[in-house]
Amino acid sequence: MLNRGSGRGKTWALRSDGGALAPATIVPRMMRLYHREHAGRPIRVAWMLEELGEPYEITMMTREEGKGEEHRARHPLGRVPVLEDEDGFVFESAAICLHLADLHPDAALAPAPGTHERALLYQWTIFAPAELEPPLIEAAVHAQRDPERAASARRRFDEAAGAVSSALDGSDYLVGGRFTVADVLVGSTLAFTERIGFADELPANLRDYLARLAQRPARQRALERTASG
Ligand SMILES: N[C@@H](CCC(=O)N[C@@H](CS)C(=O)NCC(=O)O)C(=O)O
Repeated sequence: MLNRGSGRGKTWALRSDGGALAPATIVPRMMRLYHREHAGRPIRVAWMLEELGEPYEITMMTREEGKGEEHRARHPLGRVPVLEDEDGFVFESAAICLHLADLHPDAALAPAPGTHERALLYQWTIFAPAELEPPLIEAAVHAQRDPERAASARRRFDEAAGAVSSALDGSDYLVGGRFTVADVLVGSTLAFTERIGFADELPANLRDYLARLAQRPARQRALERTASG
């Protein structure tokens, strides 16, 4: 028999065998990452989980499963990533990564709340999906069928990437001179340029930044675990 409770730090399962109550074992519930074949964003969450050493499982869905009713109960638009933790489901990759950093303050992947560095962490973590990603995707999607629209999106992406390049001037990482959640979000977004063939045209310090991030063992493990062929 398995009795469950819930709440961060409270999830537990008490096992008993054959009616006789065995010594109670606390079994923390493992986090679960919902991923979909060929999806590019779930790597961000896996990367954070690997950086933090947090054990997790992955549910890999097909495109159809991602749009099915079961997954829409986790994400109303049927998208990934979704993280399931002890308290329920969370979607939006930036929100999930910030939440994970908060659960592991000792890992120091986010500066203390209320500090200017924390504000900069929010700034760059949100800049990635708000300013970098939309023109990058627009430029890629319209490259063949609407080159004019693609070129205009590309100019907007270049300007946003230029802002990251300036912020990195003389620093290896975006916030406080050390690796944080902001690098996971900005780095994984800039890494889309490798998939769509823009990477060679990035400013030199962004190419170095991507190479530096690519060397992180946690990122390499995350790539292996989220690979969908
Ligand atoms: N802003 C969301 C975007 C999520 C998203 O669009 N994910 C893609 C996969 S990388 C997806 O699920 N697409 C399926 C769809 O749009 O129907 C996030 O960062 O989590």
